[in-house]
Amino acid sequence: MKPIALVTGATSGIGEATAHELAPKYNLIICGRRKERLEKLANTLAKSTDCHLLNFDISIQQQVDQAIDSLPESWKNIDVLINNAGNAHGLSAIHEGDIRDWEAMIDINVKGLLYISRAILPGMVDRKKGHIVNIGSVAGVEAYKNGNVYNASKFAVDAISKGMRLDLTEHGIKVSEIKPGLVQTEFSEVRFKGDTERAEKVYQGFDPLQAKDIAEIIAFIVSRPANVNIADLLVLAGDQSNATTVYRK
Ligand code: 8X3
Repeated sequence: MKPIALVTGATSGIGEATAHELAPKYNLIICGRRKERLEKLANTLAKSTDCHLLNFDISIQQQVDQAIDSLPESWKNIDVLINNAGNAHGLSAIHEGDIRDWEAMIDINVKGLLYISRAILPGMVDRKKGHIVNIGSVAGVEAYKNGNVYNASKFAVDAISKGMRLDLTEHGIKVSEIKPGLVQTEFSEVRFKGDTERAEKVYQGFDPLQAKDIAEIIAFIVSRPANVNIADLLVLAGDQSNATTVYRK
């Protein structure tokens, strides 16, 4: 039997690409809020693996617990958890930020990651086996202008990853964090609330990372032998020097 991987935020971007990358070697639990997209992905994945679908909002603890509790016995022993769900909402100076945007980022990127980890980790500890891959960001390495609360949420993912590693290594569980730079996904469209023109500009004049680039690295990370843990990885676009410096032609 194949091991089981659970991917949050599987309905688009890095999460969806990761589900595709992992499908040959893992049975997949795909999670997300957008049911139609989950079903479409499950249909595609069904060609290469067994797939179980969990439709819930990761920012609501009760929904997270119910979803994990609802797993049939044969899906309960999760080997790999990909904590990918996360978004940016808005890009405003701290004195002008929309508090609802702040709450959404903290609720999804920080609290959601904690809720699902808390629900899954005791099983991994019992089985003395597991691998968690947290999707951080270059935004969790350095703050940038108007990034404030998004930066804070990704700095939190970095701190949680380091803390998880300290607490879980002795239980045979690996914790990896991957910190992507500019990846061309729906990320900027969500950040700019559907303003596609503004979103497109973010990726213009250079060759940005694609979701598949990150997904391939995640597949590599989880395929390392027991004596290797790629603990902390910053991945920038080839034309990118740091969070704010991009060489645009
Ligand atoms: C996404 C990368 O640079 O847009 O986490 O903040 S960035």
